[in-house]
Amino acid sequence: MTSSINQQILLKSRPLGEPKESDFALVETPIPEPGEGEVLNRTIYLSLDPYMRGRMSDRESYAAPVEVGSVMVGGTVSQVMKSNHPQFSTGDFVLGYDGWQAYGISKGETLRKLDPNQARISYALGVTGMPGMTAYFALLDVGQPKIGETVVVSAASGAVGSVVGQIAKIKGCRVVGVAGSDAKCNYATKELGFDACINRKTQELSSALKAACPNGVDVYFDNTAGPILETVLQHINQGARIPLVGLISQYNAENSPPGPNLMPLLVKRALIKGFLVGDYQHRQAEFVKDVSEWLQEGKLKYKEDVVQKLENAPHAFIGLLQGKNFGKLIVQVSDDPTR
Ligand code: NAP
Ligand code: FER
Repeated sequence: MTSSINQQILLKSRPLGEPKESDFALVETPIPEPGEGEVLNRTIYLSLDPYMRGRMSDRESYAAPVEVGSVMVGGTVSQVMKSNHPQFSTGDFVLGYDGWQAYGISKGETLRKLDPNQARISYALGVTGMPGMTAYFALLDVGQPKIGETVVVSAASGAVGSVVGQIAKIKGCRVVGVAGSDAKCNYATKELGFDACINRKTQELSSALKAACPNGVDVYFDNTAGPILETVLQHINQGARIPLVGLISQYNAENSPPGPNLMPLLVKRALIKGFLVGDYQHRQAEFVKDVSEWLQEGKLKYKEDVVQKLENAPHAFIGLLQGKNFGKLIVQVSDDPTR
């Protein structure tokens, strides 16, 4: 499925509140030629991730915003079409950061070669990639779960949360998820082995947490902040650890939402610590080894929500912030010859 034109999705305007499809523009441009040391990739899969909402705004952040009129950024799994880099050949599968487009040029140094015999190539955008690595290090390094402790995780069926809960089970913890539907909760308990999962839309969170965590909460892996954090804080134990990993409940907020009461953090001498996955790049090999083994042994399950066609990326991304995705959201941009 090759063609001579590139399709790109540009950020047309900075969204106010929830992004709208009209904030994006699909354009066609010539496929570029790779320069010295560069590689031309055909995008097979594009990752859609919550952090992209931050890149659409020009608010002060840990990363620079995407310029209006530029291609939206994003992780990609691609096949090499042309290579001017000695470590890559035509036909190789690579993990890169080519963004929301059908073809991209990368510097060879920024690409990671993927072995389709080791795991599905798309997994490099999720369970063996940035979200999985976030789950692994934020849980193990910041959360420090001990056998018999209770771990609560929000956005429990998602790319990060699903891996957090399963690793916490591997480490001998009681695991309680919080998710946005019964289907997601059933998946967490029946398929992933969580001990319990609370539907944040239909259940009263505080009483449900009390019932699901009879010994209190030792680790709260926070993917959302906002009302879920506020409620979980009422149930934490002395010395609890709270990896503050994501604040998705406020990514679309126009004005700062009323903050949670942070007083229990002080009273319980709990640690709340910021986390950026980029700080762990030097430990990527350790993460990929463990997670690949757990996948192969069937100890780790992984669900993808695959949307077909690049043109559907804006719609799918908007849905991600509304909880419509079920599993790691990726866009299949072109044929995957390995499947
Ligand atoms: P995901 O869980 O696959 O998808 C996002 C999920 O967030 C939705 O499906 C929805 O799940 C939940 N959500 C959306 N709006 C919400 C709201 N208002 N309140 C509560 N939950 C809401 O996404 P992911 O890639 O795994 O990312 C999860 C979190 O980790 C995000 O906050 C992301 O920014 C963060 N993250 C941080 C780092 C880092 O280095 N700090 C790295 C990767 C990811 P439910 O409807 O089931 O609740
Ligand atoms: C996220 C994905 C990645 C996020 C932060 C990062 C707060 C950080 C990456 C880095 O290390 O620069 O969803 O949300």
